[in-house]
Amino acid sequence: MRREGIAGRDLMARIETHAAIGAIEGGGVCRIALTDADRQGRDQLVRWMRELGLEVRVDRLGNIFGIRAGTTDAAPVMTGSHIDTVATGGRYDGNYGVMAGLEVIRWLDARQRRTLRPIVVAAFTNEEGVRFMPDMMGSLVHAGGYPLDAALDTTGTDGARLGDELARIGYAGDMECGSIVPHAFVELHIEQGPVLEAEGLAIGAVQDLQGISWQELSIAGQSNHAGTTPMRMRHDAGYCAAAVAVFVRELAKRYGGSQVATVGAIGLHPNLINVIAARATLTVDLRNTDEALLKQAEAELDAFLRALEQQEGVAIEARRLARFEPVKFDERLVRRIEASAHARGLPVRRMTSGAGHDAQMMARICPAAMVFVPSVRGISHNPKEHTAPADLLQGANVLLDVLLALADEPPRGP
Ligand code: HGY
Ligand code: MN
Ligand code: MN
Repeated sequence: MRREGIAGRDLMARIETHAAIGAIEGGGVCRIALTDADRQGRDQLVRWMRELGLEVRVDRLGNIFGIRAGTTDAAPVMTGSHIDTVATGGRYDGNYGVMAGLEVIRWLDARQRRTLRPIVVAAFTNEEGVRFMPDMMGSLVHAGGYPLDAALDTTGTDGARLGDELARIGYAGDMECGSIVPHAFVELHIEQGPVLEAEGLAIGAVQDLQGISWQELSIAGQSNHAGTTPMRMRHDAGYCAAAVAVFVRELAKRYGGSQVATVGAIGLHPNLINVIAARATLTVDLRNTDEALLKQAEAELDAFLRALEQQEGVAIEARRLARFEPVKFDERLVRRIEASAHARGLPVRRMTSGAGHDAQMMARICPAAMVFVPSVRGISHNPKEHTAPADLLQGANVLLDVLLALADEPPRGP
């Protein structure tokens, strides 16, 4: 049975309209969590939710929920993602899943179709974690994995306190975090990697998600004259930062498999051409599908840092910013995603998510899974992020099928 699907024109119009908020050169979006651009993106989302007749609830961490009543008050089926972005973000990362959720609601309303269970479209606060860490913060607190007060007291990379920013943009809601425990959570998202495109596939049925380790390293050396200081007398924080970047890159190549490593942010002080850097601050992002290997990579990095301290006469401090173990998604949901793709004649494969997502946190409290659609040349976290409208629509229709099936599942008996 191939159900008549969502209107592609409506989906694209919604995505494009929302992408204009915080638009940056090259077709991308910059809506860093709890900035004014994020507020504007939230306001637009709430307006659309209200136009669709959804009950809008905002929790104490600013997570937004649009609720469509069911014919019963059984546990709802939830979909959604995030609408905050990285500074050089694309227009689909996160936003696509939220906008597709709204189009599912529109599809139901256009047919006066009621479902047994309520359906909730969620937009979680601060999924990207680039200003306030850890990432996936809103869904992590919702799932009870991080205390609300700790989240509210988080200091951002710009020195702002998260709770103050939340109040400033008017999204410090009154609903207790975690109030909604879904029957199931399904997140639609762009793959942000090269696999689906390379294999000519339309849908990814995401069965698991790799472990994530984020840390910030502070390296204290000694500033000195770049011209007069003999190499043997240097305590060069700049060199040490570069050595760490090379080390983690080599480690990832040595490990192979799913191991990845990134030094994404580096700051030197005083950052002047003729001064040996006194201090360096850098971030290290390590990921692996295998928890034991991820732990081993962390231990190897730690040993390298200790040796660098001895060798270069510097002091290195590590601060953990985020640490999430690999997550397995719900087999039954993954099969439903595959079944919908097959029924729609869409080539599909099971896969692992390299990126972190809100679904990994929701998997702590309910059955969860993800639907991926291809990313052109696998590019993401980049204004050039792109997915063809036809692919976006196909993903939204698979989401529609899966949500409808779940929303009519009767409450399980006692
Ligand atoms: O870091 C991640 O994987 C996600 O984009 N927050
Ligand atoms: Mn995302
Ligand atoms: Mn992202």
